[in-house]
Amino acid sequence: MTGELLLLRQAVKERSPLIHCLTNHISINDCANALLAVGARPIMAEHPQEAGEITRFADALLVNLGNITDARMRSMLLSGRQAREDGTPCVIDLAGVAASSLRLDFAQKFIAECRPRLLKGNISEILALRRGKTRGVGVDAAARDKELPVAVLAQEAAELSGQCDAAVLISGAADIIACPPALFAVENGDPLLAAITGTGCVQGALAAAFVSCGDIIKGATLAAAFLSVCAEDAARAAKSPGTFKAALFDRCTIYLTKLSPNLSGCGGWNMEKFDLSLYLITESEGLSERDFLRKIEQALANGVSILQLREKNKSGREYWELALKVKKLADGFHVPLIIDDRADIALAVDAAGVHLGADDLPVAKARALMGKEKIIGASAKTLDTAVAAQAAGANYLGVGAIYPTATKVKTALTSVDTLKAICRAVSIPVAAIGGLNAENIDVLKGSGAAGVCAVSAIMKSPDSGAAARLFRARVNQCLRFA
Ligand code: TZP
Ligand code: MG
Repeated sequence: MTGELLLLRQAVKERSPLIHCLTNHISINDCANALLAVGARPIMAEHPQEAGEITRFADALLVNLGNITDARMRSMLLSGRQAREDGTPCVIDLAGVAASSLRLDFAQKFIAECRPRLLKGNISEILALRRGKTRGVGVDAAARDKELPVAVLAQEAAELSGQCDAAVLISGAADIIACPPALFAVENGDPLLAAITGTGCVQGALAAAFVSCGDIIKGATLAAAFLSVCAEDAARAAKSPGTFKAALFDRCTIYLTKLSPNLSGCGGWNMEKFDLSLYLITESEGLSERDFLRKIEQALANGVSILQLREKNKSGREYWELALKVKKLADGFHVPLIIDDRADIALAVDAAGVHLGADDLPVAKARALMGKEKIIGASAKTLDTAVAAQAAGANYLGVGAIYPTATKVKTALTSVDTLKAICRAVSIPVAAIGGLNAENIDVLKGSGAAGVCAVSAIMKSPDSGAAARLFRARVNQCLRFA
Protein backbone atom coordinates (compact mmCIF):
# COMPACT_ATOMS: atom_id res chain seq x y z
CA MET A 1 0.00 0.00 0.00
CA THR A 2 2.72 2.47 0.95
CA GLY A 3 4.49 2.20 -2.41
CA GLU A 4 1.18 2.50 -4.23
CA LEU A 5 0.41 5.75 -2.37
CA LEU A 6 3.75 7.15 -3.48
CA LEU A 7 3.01 6.21 -7.06
CA LEU A 8 -0.32 7.95 -6.80
CA ARG A 9 1.25 11.13 -5.47
CA GLN A 10 3.72 10.95 -8.35
CA ALA A 11 0.93 10.36 -10.88
CA VAL A 12 -0.84 13.57 -9.86
CA LYS A 13 2.36 15.51 -10.37
CA GLU A 14 2.91 13.96 -13.78
CA ARG A 15 -0.65 14.02 -15.10
CA SER A 16 -1.81 17.41 -13.75
CA PRO A 17 -5.48 16.43 -13.42
CA LEU A 18 -8.13 19.12 -13.74
CA ILE A 19 -10.13 19.30 -10.51
CA HIS A 20 -13.48 21.04 -10.62
CA CYS A 21 -14.30 22.40 -7.18
CA LEU A 22 -17.66 23.80 -6.12
CA THR A 23 -16.66 25.04 -2.75
CA ASN A 24 -17.11 27.77 -0.18
CA HIS A 25 -15.46 31.14 -0.37
CA ILE A 26 -13.84 30.87 3.05
CA SER A 27 -11.25 28.39 1.87
CA ILE A 28 -11.58 28.47 -1.92
CA ASN A 29 -8.21 30.12 -2.39
CA ASP A 30 -6.45 27.65 -0.11
CA CYS A 31 -8.02 24.72 -1.92
CA ALA A 32 -6.89 26.09 -5.28
CA ASN A 33 -3.36 26.68 -4.01
CA ALA A 34 -3.11 23.25 -2.38
CA LEU A 35 -4.15 21.65 -5.67
CA LEU A 36 -1.52 23.65 -7.52
CA ALA A 37 1.08 22.67 -4.94
CA VAL A 38 0.58 18.95 -5.59
CA GLY A 39 0.63 19.49 -9.36
CA ALA A 40 -3.11 19.38 -10.07
CA ARG A 41 -5.02 22.11 -11.94
CA PRO A 42 -7.89 23.66 -10.00
CA ILE A 43 -10.99 25.17 -11.59
CA MET A 44 -13.53 26.68 -9.20
CA ALA A 45 -16.29 27.57 -11.72
CA GLU A 46 -19.63 27.69 -9.94
CA HIS A 47 -22.13 29.43 -12.21
CA PRO A 48 -25.06 27.06 -12.87
CA GLN A 49 -24.88 27.85 -16.57
CA GLU A 50 -21.33 26.57 -16.91
CA ALA A 51 -20.82 24.11 -14.06
CA GLY A 52 -22.04 20.96 -15.86
CA GLU A 53 -20.18 21.85 -19.02
CA ILE A 54 -16.93 22.21 -17.11
CA THR A 55 -17.39 18.99 -15.14
CA ARG A 56 -17.61 17.19 -18.47
CA PHE A 57 -13.89 17.62 -19.10
CA ALA A 58 -12.69 17.62 -15.48
CA ASP A 59 -10.81 14.64 -14.04
CA ALA A 60 -12.64 14.84 -10.70
CA LEU A 61 -15.40 16.86 -9.08
CA LEU A 62 -15.38 18.17 -5.52
CA VAL A 63 -18.52 19.58 -3.95
CA ASN A 64 -18.15 21.20 -0.55
CA LEU A 65 -21.26 22.28 1.36
CA GLY A 66 -19.56 25.03 3.37
CA ASN A 67 -21.33 28.42 3.35
CA ILE A 68 -23.80 27.03 0.84
CA THR A 69 -25.80 29.25 -1.57
CA ASP A 70 -28.78 28.59 -3.84
CA ALA A 71 -26.70 29.03 -6.96
CA ARG A 72 -24.02 26.67 -5.75
CA MET A 73 -26.58 24.03 -4.76
CA ARG A 74 -28.00 24.18 -8.28
CA SER A 75 -24.54 23.91 -9.79
CA MET A 76 -23.63 21.01 -7.53
CA LEU A 77 -26.57 18.98 -8.74
CA LEU A 78 -25.86 19.80 -12.39
CA SER A 79 -22.18 18.95 -12.03
CA GLY A 80 -22.86 15.92 -9.84
CA ARG A 81 -25.28 14.44 -12.38
CA GLN A 82 -22.77 15.10 -15.15
CA ALA A 83 -20.00 13.41 -13.20
CA ARG A 84 -22.21 10.40 -12.55
CA GLU A 85 -23.11 10.15 -16.22
CA ASP A 86 -19.46 10.35 -17.30
CA GLY A 87 -18.08 8.13 -14.55
CA THR A 88 -15.95 11.03 -13.29
CA PRO A 89 -14.99 10.53 -9.63
CA CYS A 90 -16.92 12.82 -7.32
CA VAL A 91 -16.07 13.73 -3.72
CA ILE A 92 -18.55 15.41 -1.37
CA ASP A 93 -17.28 17.35 1.62
CA LEU A 94 -20.14 17.31 4.12
CA ALA A 95 -19.10 20.67 5.66
CA GLY A 96 -21.81 21.85 8.04
CA VAL A 97 -24.35 19.01 7.63
CA ALA A 98 -24.35 18.68 11.43
CA ALA A 99 -25.25 22.38 11.68
CA SER A 100 -28.29 22.85 9.44
CA SER A 101 -31.18 20.90 7.94
CA LEU A 102 -30.73 22.73 4.64
CA ARG A 103 -27.30 21.21 4.21
CA LEU A 104 -28.23 17.81 5.59
CA ASP A 105 -31.27 17.50 3.32
CA PHE A 106 -29.23 18.66 0.37
CA ALA A 107 -26.44 16.18 1.13
CA GLN A 108 -28.96 13.32 1.19
CA LYS A 109 -30.45 14.46 -2.12
CA PHE A 110 -27.03 14.89 -3.71
CA ILE A 111 -25.84 11.47 -2.57
CA ALA A 112 -29.02 9.78 -3.82
CA GLU A 113 -28.94 11.49 -7.21
CA CYS A 114 -25.24 11.88 -7.96
CA ARG A 115 -23.72 8.88 -6.18
CA PRO A 116 -20.41 10.51 -5.08
CA ARG A 117 -17.61 7.99 -4.66
CA LEU A 118 -16.18 9.54 -1.48
CA LEU A 119 -17.95 11.19 1.47
CA LYS A 120 -15.75 13.32 3.69
CA GLY A 121 -16.61 14.96 6.96
CA ASN A 122 -15.67 15.38 10.60
CA ILE A 123 -17.18 12.93 13.06
CA SER A 124 -20.23 15.10 13.86
CA GLU A 125 -21.01 15.45 10.15
CA ILE A 126 -20.67 11.72 9.61
CA LEU A 127 -22.96 11.01 12.59
CA ALA A 128 -25.51 13.56 11.34
CA LEU A 129 -25.67 11.83 7.97
CA ARG A 130 -25.75 8.37 9.55
CA ARG A 131 -28.70 9.30 11.74
CA GLY A 132 -30.40 11.77 9.39
CA LYS A 133 -30.39 14.41 12.12
CA THR A 134 -28.39 17.61 12.70
CA ARG A 135 -26.40 17.84 15.91
CA GLY A 136 -26.64 21.49 16.95
CA VAL A 137 -22.98 22.21 16.30
CA GLY A 138 -21.06 24.56 14.04
CA VAL A 139 -18.73 23.43 11.31
CA ASP A 140 -16.27 21.82 13.70
CA ALA A 141 -16.95 18.54 15.47
CA ALA A 142 -18.75 18.55 18.83
CA ALA A 143 -16.46 17.92 21.80
CA ARG A 144 -18.45 14.83 22.80
CA ASP A 145 -18.11 13.37 19.31
CA LYS A 146 -14.36 14.02 19.22
CA GLU A 147 -13.94 11.87 22.31
CA LEU A 148 -15.26 8.75 20.61
CA PRO A 149 -12.65 5.99 20.40
CA VAL A 150 -11.07 5.19 17.04
CA ALA A 151 -12.82 1.82 16.95
CA VAL A 152 -16.24 3.53 17.14
CA LEU A 153 -15.26 5.99 14.41
CA ALA A 154 -14.20 3.09 12.23
CA GLN A 155 -17.50 1.33 12.82
CA GLU A 156 -19.53 4.43 11.97
CA ALA A 157 -17.45 5.06 8.84
CA ALA A 158 -17.85 1.46 7.68
CA GLU A 159 -21.61 1.55 8.23
CA LEU A 160 -22.06 4.87 6.42
CA SER A 161 -19.99 3.47 3.58
CA GLY A 162 -22.44 0.58 3.22
CA GLN A 163 -25.45 2.88 3.62
CA CYS A 164 -24.32 5.24 0.82
CA ASP A 165 -22.31 2.86 -1.36
CA ALA A 166 -19.28 5.16 -1.19
CA ALA A 167 -15.94 5.33 0.59
CA VAL A 168 -15.96 7.43 3.77
CA LEU A 169 -13.20 9.65 5.13
CA ILE A 170 -13.62 10.94 8.67
CA SER A 171 -11.19 13.75 9.36
CA GLY A 172 -9.97 14.34 12.88
CA ALA A 173 -7.04 13.74 15.21
CA ALA A 174 -7.01 10.30 13.62
CA ASP A 175 -8.34 10.24 10.07
CA ILE A 176 -10.38 7.14 9.28
CA ILE A 177 -10.82 5.84 5.76
CA ALA A 178 -13.39 3.10 5.25
CA CYS A 179 -14.80 1.18 2.36
CA PRO A 180 -15.32 -2.32 3.76
CA PRO A 181 -13.32 -4.48 3.83
CA ALA A 182 -10.69 -1.72 3.47
CA LEU A 183 -10.15 0.28 6.65
CA PHE A 184 -7.27 2.64 7.41
CA ALA A 185 -6.46 5.06 10.18
CA VAL A 186 -3.93 7.84 9.72
CA GLU A 187 -2.69 8.99 13.07
CA ASN A 188 -0.23 11.57 11.84
CA GLY A 189 -0.99 15.29 11.98
CA ASP A 190 -0.44 18.33 14.16
CA PRO A 191 -2.78 20.43 16.34
CA LEU A 192 -1.79 23.52 14.31
CA LEU A 193 -3.92 22.14 11.46
CA ALA A 194 -6.93 23.14 13.54
CA ALA A 195 -5.54 26.64 14.14
CA ILE A 196 -6.17 27.77 10.57
CA THR A 197 -9.55 27.63 8.93
CA GLY A 198 -10.15 25.49 5.88
CA THR A 199 -7.57 22.72 6.30
CA GLY A 200 -10.43 20.21 6.25
CA CYS A 201 -11.61 21.69 2.94
CA VAL A 202 -8.04 21.40 1.64
CA GLN A 203 -8.02 17.71 2.60
CA GLY A 204 -11.18 17.23 0.54
CA ALA A 205 -9.68 19.04 -2.46
CA LEU A 206 -6.53 16.92 -2.26
CA ALA A 207 -8.66 13.79 -2.02
CA ALA A 208 -10.37 14.78 -5.28
CA ALA A 209 -6.96 15.23 -6.94
CA PHE A 210 -5.64 11.92 -5.69
CA VAL A 211 -8.78 9.89 -6.54
CA SER A 212 -8.67 11.34 -10.06
CA CYS A 213 -5.45 9.39 -10.68
CA GLY A 214 -6.10 6.21 -8.71
CA ASP A 215 -8.69 4.34 -6.77
CA ILE A 216 -10.94 5.91 -4.20
CA ILE A 217 -9.60 4.30 -1.07
CA LYS A 218 -5.97 4.97 -1.95
CA GLY A 219 -6.77 8.53 -2.99
CA ALA A 220 -8.58 9.23 0.27
CA THR A 221 -5.86 7.59 2.35
CA LEU A 222 -3.12 9.49 0.56
CA ALA A 223 -4.96 12.80 1.05
CA ALA A 224 -5.14 12.16 4.79
CA ALA A 225 -1.56 10.86 5.09
CA PHE A 226 -0.05 13.50 2.84
CA LEU A 227 -1.61 16.53 4.51
CA SER A 228 -0.94 15.16 8.00
CA VAL A 229 2.70 14.46 7.38
CA CYS A 230 3.25 17.78 5.61
CA ALA A 231 1.66 19.39 8.68
CA GLU A 232 4.01 17.55 11.04
CA ASP A 233 6.94 18.75 9.04
CA ALA A 234 5.61 22.31 8.77
CA ALA A 235 5.03 22.40 12.53
CA ARG A 236 8.69 21.63 13.09
CA ALA A 237 9.56 24.79 11.16
CA ALA A 238 6.77 27.13 12.26
CA LYS A 239 5.03 27.38 15.59
CA SER A 240 2.30 29.95 14.97
CA PRO A 241 -0.66 29.83 12.58
CA GLY A 242 0.48 32.36 9.97
CA THR A 243 3.93 30.96 9.38
CA PHE A 244 2.61 27.40 9.78
CA LYS A 245 0.20 27.97 6.93
CA ALA A 246 2.95 29.14 4.60
CA ALA A 247 5.17 26.23 5.65
CA LEU A 248 2.31 23.78 5.08
CA PHE A 249 1.79 24.95 1.50
CA ASP A 250 5.52 24.78 0.88
CA ARG A 251 5.57 21.19 2.11
CA CYS A 252 2.68 20.27 -0.18
CA THR A 253 4.95 20.73 -3.19
CA ILE A 254 7.31 17.95 -2.15
CA TYR A 255 7.75 14.78 -4.05
CA LEU A 256 7.80 11.96 -1.58
CA THR A 257 10.70 9.61 -1.39
CA LYS A 258 9.40 7.45 1.36
CA LEU A 259 6.13 6.78 3.09
CA SER A 260 6.62 4.26 5.81
CA PRO A 261 4.40 2.99 8.59
CA ASN A 262 4.61 5.19 11.63
CA LEU A 263 5.62 2.76 14.31
CA SER A 264 4.45 4.90 17.19
CA GLY A 265 0.88 5.14 15.93
CA CYS A 266 -0.49 2.04 14.29
CA GLY A 267 -1.90 2.76 10.89
CA GLY A 268 -0.12 6.10 10.46
CA TRP A 269 2.49 6.98 7.91
CA ASN A 270 5.66 8.97 7.91
CA MET A 271 6.98 10.60 4.83
CA GLU A 272 10.57 11.61 4.40
CA LYS A 273 10.83 15.34 4.01
CA PHE A 274 13.53 15.33 1.39
CA ASP A 275 13.50 14.09 -2.15
CA LEU A 276 16.53 12.14 -3.35
CA SER A 277 15.26 11.58 -6.88
CA LEU A 278 17.78 13.84 -8.63
CA TYR A 279 20.75 14.45 -6.38
CA LEU A 280 23.29 16.89 -7.82
CA ILE A 281 26.76 16.70 -6.31
CA THR A 282 28.98 19.63 -7.22
CA GLU A 283 32.44 19.64 -8.74
CA SER A 284 34.12 23.02 -8.95
CA GLU A 285 37.45 22.04 -10.49
CA GLY A 286 38.31 24.01 -13.61
CA LEU A 287 35.49 26.52 -13.11
CA SER A 288 35.60 30.09 -11.95
CA GLU A 289 33.40 30.69 -8.92
CA ARG A 290 30.99 32.65 -11.08
CA ASP A 291 30.64 29.85 -13.64
CA PHE A 292 30.40 27.26 -10.87
CA LEU A 293 27.53 29.09 -9.17
CA ARG A 294 25.79 29.71 -12.47
CA LYS A 295 26.01 26.01 -13.37
CA ILE A 296 24.44 25.07 -10.06
CA GLU A 297 21.69 27.66 -10.44
CA GLN A 298 20.78 26.41 -13.92
CA ALA A 299 20.59 22.84 -12.66
CA LEU A 300 18.49 23.84 -9.64
CA ALA A 301 16.04 25.53 -11.98
CA ASN A 302 15.66 22.32 -13.97
CA GLY A 303 14.62 19.56 -11.64
CA VAL A 304 17.40 18.95 -9.12
CA SER A 305 15.71 17.84 -5.89
CA ILE A 306 18.66 17.84 -3.49
CA LEU A 307 22.12 19.37 -3.74
CA GLN A 308 25.45 18.42 -2.24
CA LEU A 309 28.36 20.84 -2.06
CA ARG A 310 31.46 18.71 -2.38
CA GLU A 311 34.88 20.33 -1.92
CA LYS A 312 38.00 18.34 -1.15
CA ASN A 313 40.79 20.89 -1.39
CA LYS A 314 39.45 24.01 0.28
CA SER A 315 40.39 25.32 3.70
CA GLY A 316 37.62 25.38 6.29
CA ARG A 317 37.24 29.13 5.77
CA GLU A 318 37.02 28.80 1.97
CA TYR A 319 34.57 25.91 2.24
CA TRP A 320 32.36 27.94 4.58
CA GLU A 321 32.41 31.03 2.35
CA LEU A 322 31.43 29.02 -0.71
CA ALA A 323 28.80 27.08 1.26
CA LEU A 324 27.11 30.36 2.25
CA LYS A 325 26.78 31.34 -1.40
CA VAL A 326 25.53 27.92 -2.49
CA LYS A 327 23.07 27.83 0.42
CA LYS A 328 21.55 31.09 -0.79
CA LEU A 329 21.05 29.63 -4.26
CA ALA A 330 19.55 26.39 -2.92
CA ASP A 331 17.19 28.29 -0.62
CA GLY A 332 15.92 30.24 -3.61
CA PHE A 333 14.71 26.95 -5.12
CA HIS A 334 13.62 25.33 -1.83
CA VAL A 335 16.18 22.61 -2.49
CA PRO A 336 17.91 21.16 0.59
CA LEU A 337 21.68 21.64 0.70
CA ILE A 338 23.91 18.86 2.01
CA ILE A 339 27.57 19.53 2.82
CA ASP A 340 30.05 16.81 2.00
CA ASP A 341 32.32 15.55 4.79
CA ARG A 342 32.03 18.47 7.22
CA ALA A 343 29.35 18.55 9.93
CA ASP A 344 30.83 21.80 11.25
CA ILE A 345 30.41 23.62 7.93
CA ALA A 346 26.89 22.18 7.55
CA LEU A 347 25.94 23.58 10.96
CA ALA A 348 27.70 26.87 10.37
CA VAL A 349 25.66 27.65 7.24
CA ASP A 350 22.50 25.97 8.55
CA ALA A 351 22.52 23.50 5.68
CA ALA A 352 19.89 20.73 5.62
CA GLY A 353 22.53 18.15 6.45
CA VAL A 354 25.85 16.47 5.89
CA HIS A 355 27.09 13.55 3.80
CA LEU A 356 29.62 11.24 5.45
CA GLY A 357 31.95 8.63 4.01
CA ALA A 358 34.29 6.11 5.58
CA ASP A 359 36.96 8.76 6.24
CA ASP A 360 34.62 11.23 7.91
CA LEU A 361 33.03 11.49 11.36
CA PRO A 362 31.04 8.37 12.25
CA VAL A 363 27.31 8.80 11.63
CA ALA A 364 26.40 8.38 15.31
CA LYS A 365 28.90 11.07 16.33
CA ALA A 366 27.57 13.49 13.70
CA ARG A 367 24.01 12.77 14.82
CA ALA A 368 24.95 13.61 18.40
CA LEU A 369 26.44 16.90 17.23
CA MET A 370 23.77 17.87 14.74
CA GLY A 371 20.54 16.80 16.43
CA LYS A 372 17.50 14.96 15.10
CA GLU A 373 16.38 17.43 12.45
CA LYS A 374 19.48 17.50 10.24
CA ILE A 375 19.74 15.06 7.36
CA ILE A 376 22.71 12.72 7.61
CA GLY A 377 23.62 10.78 4.49
CA ALA A 378 26.19 8.03 4.43
CA SER A 379 28.13 6.31 1.68
CA ALA A 380 27.77 2.54 1.63
CA LYS A 381 29.34 0.05 -0.73
CA THR A 382 28.27 -3.16 0.93
CA LEU A 383 25.20 -4.55 2.60
CA ASP A 384 26.92 -4.59 6.00
CA THR A 385 28.00 -0.95 5.89
CA ALA A 386 24.51 0.04 4.67
CA VAL A 387 22.75 -1.71 7.54
CA ALA A 388 25.26 -0.30 10.04
CA ALA A 389 24.79 3.26 8.72
CA GLN A 390 21.03 2.99 9.09
CA ALA A 391 21.41 1.63 12.61
CA ALA A 392 23.74 4.52 13.48
CA GLY A 393 21.07 7.03 12.45
CA ALA A 394 21.64 7.85 8.78
CA ASN A 395 18.62 9.29 6.91
CA TYR A 396 19.69 8.13 3.47
CA LEU A 397 22.44 6.19 1.76
CA GLY A 398 24.57 6.89 -1.29
CA VAL A 399 25.44 3.56 -2.89
CA GLY A 400 28.01 3.04 -5.67
CA ALA A 401 29.96 3.45 -7.77
CA ILE A 402 27.52 1.72 -10.09
CA TYR A 403 29.71 2.56 -13.13
CA PRO A 404 33.32 3.78 -13.13
CA THR A 405 33.32 7.51 -12.57
CA ALA A 406 35.08 10.06 -14.73
CA THR A 407 35.76 12.20 -11.65
CA LYS A 408 38.98 11.84 -9.65
CA VAL A 409 37.12 9.84 -6.99
CA LYS A 410 38.94 6.63 -6.14
CA THR A 411 36.27 4.13 -5.36
CA ALA A 412 35.38 0.49 -5.84
CA LEU A 413 32.38 -0.50 -7.94
CA THR A 414 29.17 -1.69 -6.33
CA SER A 415 27.03 -4.04 -8.42
CA VAL A 416 23.37 -3.38 -9.16
CA ASP A 417 22.66 -6.65 -7.31
CA THR A 418 24.29 -5.25 -4.17
CA LEU A 419 22.33 -2.01 -4.66
CA LYS A 420 19.11 -4.05 -4.83
CA ALA A 421 20.03 -6.07 -1.74
CA ILE A 422 20.75 -2.84 0.16
CA CYS A 423 17.44 -1.29 -0.93
CA ARG A 424 15.61 -4.37 0.32
CA ALA A 425 17.50 -4.47 3.61
CA VAL A 426 17.13 -0.85 4.74
CA SER A 427 14.06 1.32 5.21
CA ILE A 428 15.81 4.63 4.55
CA PRO A 429 15.96 5.86 0.94
CA VAL A 430 18.93 5.01 -1.23
CA ALA A 431 20.51 7.09 -4.00
CA ALA A 432 22.67 5.35 -6.59
CA ILE A 433 25.95 7.03 -7.56
CA GLY A 434 28.85 6.67 -9.93
CA GLY A 435 29.08 7.24 -13.68
CA LEU A 436 25.32 7.56 -14.01
CA ASN A 437 23.84 9.63 -16.82
CA ALA A 438 20.59 10.01 -18.74
CA GLU A 439 21.61 7.21 -21.12
CA ASN A 440 22.51 4.51 -18.61
CA ILE A 441 20.18 4.91 -15.64
CA ASP A 442 17.85 2.22 -17.00
CA VAL A 443 19.91 -0.24 -14.96
CA LEU A 444 18.27 1.23 -11.85
CA LYS A 445 14.76 0.19 -12.91
CA GLY A 446 13.25 -2.08 -10.31
CA SER A 447 16.27 -1.64 -8.02
CA GLY A 448 14.33 0.09 -5.27
CA ALA A 449 16.59 3.17 -5.42
CA ALA A 450 14.82 6.40 -4.52
CA GLY A 451 17.17 8.58 -6.48
CA VAL A 452 20.20 9.07 -8.68
CA CYS A 453 23.30 11.14 -7.96
CA ALA A 454 25.00 13.00 -10.76
CA VAL A 455 28.31 14.81 -10.78
CA SER A 456 29.86 14.86 -14.25
CA ALA A 457 26.60 14.32 -16.16
CA ILE A 458 25.47 17.76 -15.01
CA MET A 459 28.54 19.67 -13.81
CA LYS A 460 30.65 18.83 -16.88
CA SER A 461 27.88 19.59 -19.33
CA PRO A 462 28.24 22.91 -21.17
CA ASP A 463 24.52 23.45 -20.47
CA SER A 464 23.85 22.20 -16.94
CA GLY A 465 20.21 23.30 -17.15
CA ALA A 466 19.49 21.18 -20.21
CA ALA A 467 21.45 18.28 -18.71
CA ALA A 468 19.43 18.44 -15.49
CA ARG A 469 16.16 18.65 -17.40
CA LEU A 470 16.98 15.56 -19.44
CA PHE A 471 18.20 13.72 -16.35
CA ARG A 472 14.99 14.61 -14.52
CA ALA A 473 12.81 13.26 -17.35
CA ARG A 474 14.78 9.99 -17.40
CA VAL A 475 14.72 9.66 -13.62
CA ASN A 476 10.94 10.00 -13.66
CA GLN A 477 10.68 7.21 -16.21
CA CYS A 478 13.15 4.91 -14.52
CA LEU A 479 12.59 5.10 -10.80
CA ARG A 480 8.89 5.37 -10.25
CA PHE A 481 9.55 4.33 -6.66
CA ALA A 482 10.07 0.75 -7.80
N1 TZP B 1 31.27 8.44 -4.86
C1 TZP B 1 31.20 7.34 -5.57
S1 TZP B 1 31.29 7.64 -7.22
C2 TZP B 1 31.40 9.30 -6.96
C3 TZP B 1 31.37 9.55 -5.61
C4 TZP B 1 31.47 10.88 -4.98
C5 TZP B 1 31.51 10.29 -8.05
C6 TZP B 1 30.38 10.21 -8.98
O1 TZP B 1 30.53 11.12 -9.99
P1 TZP B 1 29.92 10.86 -11.45
O2 TZP B 1 30.47 11.97 -12.28
O3 TZP B 1 28.42 10.95 -11.33
O4 TZP B 1 30.40 9.54 -11.88
MG1 MG C 1 33.59 12.14 2.67
